[in-house]
Amino acid sequence: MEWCDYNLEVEGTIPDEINGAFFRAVPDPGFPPFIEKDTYISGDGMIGRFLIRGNRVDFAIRYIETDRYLAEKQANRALFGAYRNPYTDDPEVLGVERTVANTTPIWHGGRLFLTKEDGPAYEVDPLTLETIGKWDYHGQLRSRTMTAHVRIDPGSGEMFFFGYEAGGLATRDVAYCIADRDGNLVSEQWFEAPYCAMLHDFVVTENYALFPVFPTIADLDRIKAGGPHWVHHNDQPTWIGIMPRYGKVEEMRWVKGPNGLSAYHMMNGFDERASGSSLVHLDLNVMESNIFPFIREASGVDASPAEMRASLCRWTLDMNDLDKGWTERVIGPPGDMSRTAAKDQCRPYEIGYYACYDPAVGPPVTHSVVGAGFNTLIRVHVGSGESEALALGPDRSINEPIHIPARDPAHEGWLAAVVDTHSTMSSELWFVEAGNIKGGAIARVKLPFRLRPQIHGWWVPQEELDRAAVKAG
Ligand code: V55
Ligand code: FE
Repeated sequence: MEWCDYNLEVEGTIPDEINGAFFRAVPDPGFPPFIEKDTYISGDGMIGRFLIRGNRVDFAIRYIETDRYLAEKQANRALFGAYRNPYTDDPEVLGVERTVANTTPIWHGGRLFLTKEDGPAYEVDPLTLETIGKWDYHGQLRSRTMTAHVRIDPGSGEMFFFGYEAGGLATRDVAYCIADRDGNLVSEQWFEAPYCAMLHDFVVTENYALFPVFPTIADLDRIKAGGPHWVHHNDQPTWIGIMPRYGKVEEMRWVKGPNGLSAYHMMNGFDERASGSSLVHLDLNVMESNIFPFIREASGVDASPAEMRASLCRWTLDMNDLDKGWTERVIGPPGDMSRTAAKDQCRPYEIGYYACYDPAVGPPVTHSVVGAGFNTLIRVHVGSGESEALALGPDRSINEPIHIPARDPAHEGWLAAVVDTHSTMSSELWFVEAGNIKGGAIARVKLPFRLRPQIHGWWVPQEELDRAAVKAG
């Protein structure tokens, strides 16, 4: 549902210095799907925006007018079939770009993009939320896809990103790309992954780019037969491709790891700075198998997410001895949607945040895209592995938090996240002190409707919005 609402009721006080936009991507099918039981992540992308000026908060949500959304609007019915399977579409839309841009709002070079890993990004006007069109770096980007997870180096302002299935459906082609701080594409190089895997995220350190590859694999014949895009193979190895971040893809080294693992989100990566050290660290939410119910079903993986071994892990590679694989250290409880302050990306850091489902807090409540909703917010000291938790109780689920920096560098800033209460079918935007999550919400913004579960969000400070490349009107 598209709507906007101004001056929402706020309980508590949002600090005056919080000024900017919290953008969120939300799947919501514009027309009733004709595929029974398709996954939530097939839904048309919507861009939600909380505009925050201290205690004054406005909200708006609007469809991304993708080629797919516009084609269905014209026909006034669904034309596109199953998740990432064009062979299940109405023949009328053969060749029409079918991405729904529903995964991450990304701000870079003064522009707002809505991304989904199966297609190109769409540019959206940050002020009106109108869709501007597909984004291909002024015709320069050759990759047909752009991932929903990018890495921005806070020092250089460069955005590192990639596209997989870059050359088309179920191909092993991966495009590794760099845009400079002004948003110009300065590098695009293609390489082949060991198999056509779901490459959801990656990390970049000061010196390297790391591509973890987990065995959730696409097969063109299966897709052509109308089957699922993804099957997870517990008997296939995990790989990490590592290369110098400004290097040539020919320098990529492939490091083999345990069979069957899965991870969607990476918190951060960094190079050990001690002189002479050759260690590279990658912090990520790892599970022993794929967590998505629709993928487990297609793969005959029976273990329920609650039974699966999972943790926030630090994987460490030694650049002088990659043949020995990597070591693993558990640094936090199970969970997902890991975040850091933007200033901490690509370099040594202390603190991370993420969401977790803790069975001690309450029985599983269907909420997020992966099944059991997250009922706990975690702040972890990634060096020591110690963590603090804010438990939300059995009746609440939390969506991915964003981090909002404070002007005072000694202050850790704030986390903001939409919290849904199940018994009252309501949603609130909560603000929490990042350095004191146990203190709970310092402010809660009431929404007049229940919001749909979000995928990812992005914080854009007001001074960045003021420099938007696209001016409304
Ligand atoms: C994810 C979400 C997606 C997708 C693939 O969170 C992976 C993981 C919202 O769409 O297409
Ligand atoms: Fe994601």
